[in-house]
Amino acid sequence: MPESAQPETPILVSPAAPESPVTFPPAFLWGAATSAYQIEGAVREDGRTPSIWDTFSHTPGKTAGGETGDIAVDHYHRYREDVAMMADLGLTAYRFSVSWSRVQPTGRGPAVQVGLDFYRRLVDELLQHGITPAITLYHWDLPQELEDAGGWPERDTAYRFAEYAQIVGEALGDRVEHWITLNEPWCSAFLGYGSGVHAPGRTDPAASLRAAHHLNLAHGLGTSALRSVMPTRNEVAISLNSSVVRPLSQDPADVAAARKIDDLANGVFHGPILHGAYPKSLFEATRSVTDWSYVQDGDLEVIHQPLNALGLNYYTPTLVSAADPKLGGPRADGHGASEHSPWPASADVAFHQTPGDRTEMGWSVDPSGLHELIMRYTREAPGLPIYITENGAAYDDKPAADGTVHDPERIAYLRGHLAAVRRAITDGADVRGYFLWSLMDNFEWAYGYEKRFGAVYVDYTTLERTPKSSARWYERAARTGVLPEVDAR
Ligand code: IFM
Repeated sequence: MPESAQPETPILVSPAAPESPVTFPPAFLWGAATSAYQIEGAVREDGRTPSIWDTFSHTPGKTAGGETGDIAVDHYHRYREDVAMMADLGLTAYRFSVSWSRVQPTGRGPAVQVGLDFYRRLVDELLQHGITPAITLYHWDLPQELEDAGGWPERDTAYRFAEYAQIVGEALGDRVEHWITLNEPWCSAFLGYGSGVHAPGRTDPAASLRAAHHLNLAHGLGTSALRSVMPTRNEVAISLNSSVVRPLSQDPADVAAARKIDDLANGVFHGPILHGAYPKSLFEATRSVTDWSYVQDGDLEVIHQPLNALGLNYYTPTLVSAADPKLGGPRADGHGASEHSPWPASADVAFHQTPGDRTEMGWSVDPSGLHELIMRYTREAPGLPIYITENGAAYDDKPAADGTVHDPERIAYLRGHLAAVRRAITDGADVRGYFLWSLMDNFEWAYGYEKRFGAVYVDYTTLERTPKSSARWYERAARTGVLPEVDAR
């Protein structure tokens, strides 16, 4: 059993209102984010093989309306027009993910050059438009062959990831400076192997914790692999959907429930990655599920690599109490009020709807959580630059008769959260950029196409793209470095 430690979990108060005007530093990156399976389509082209999301989405009953990423928004064929659109919207950065099974179809062995060429062309197109690329290596789409060999609960998958990271690093490290190993490993481990609402759809609590450790190991091995082939100026980071976990009351039982969920949501990743140890309390909370014997000597040193930056993905806070069956059971949808419940270790915790306006996902709008999260990690990992690698909202956007799409709720959401980022910078946080989720409407995993997160509207019949008013609002922010008022279009 490895040495263990308990990362600090400070309780923060909500910050005061921002000063007006809200101005950002000149070098701040104004980005948007996407991921391969959610936008690319072309799933059978140029040697790509199925990932776990192809298999899962083609399994009846797994996604809303049986929808799949087969076509998605056809970015694979329309990337040039999409990059031109990003430039028109004034974006200075773009975060996208590489499809592992497009580059290394069996998840092992030599790369498929035509797959790598797609990403080379995309990167070159971005650079020609003055847009800084940021690559995520793994955004949930494990090659199916690796899942058939055991998936993330198997240790070997971490070594396969390192090999893949080296291939992509070698191919693109000369032109891409910003690298992210994994996106939201919490979702890969606990939604994929615990609750089963994400691919590969397994419901095995012990496997989800094994998967979490092997994702951590993959991050460490992948970081070393990238550094072995890339120029030293390049930055390596990880994007975590760290949770702001709040107790329903100051009752000690509720506070204990919040600390437990904090371990299961945050400590399981931040412990080894930032502090070199899993929290002791996490071992205690999961004792009935696993003995963690798969954590081998030396793993924590591999995982605890010095990072160049930390990516935070934030949508909404989480509110918990000690379980009270009368208050209803937990759900598990990946973010927010109900996400942390896919295994028995949290059966004694109840999840509650957080107050405030809600998005189409049912997630409450609470920018104070983003400020709280940034300040927590500023304290927990001093000196580590932070990027907000995802933040955004789904709304029921509909084109007006003249074809325009007006989305004032999203503008308010973005303004509130960007103002929270600015407050954190004022309070001493080193936040270097913000990536809105998402550039355009896309395949929202188990929800299919029914939730629209895009700043750009996509007509799923014609695949025509139409910037929503939020995209134009964001453009003004990006071009001036100052947040426009909510009613400015
Ligand atoms: O669409 C997802 C994304 O793939 C990962 N983070 C959350 C987003 C909204 O659910």
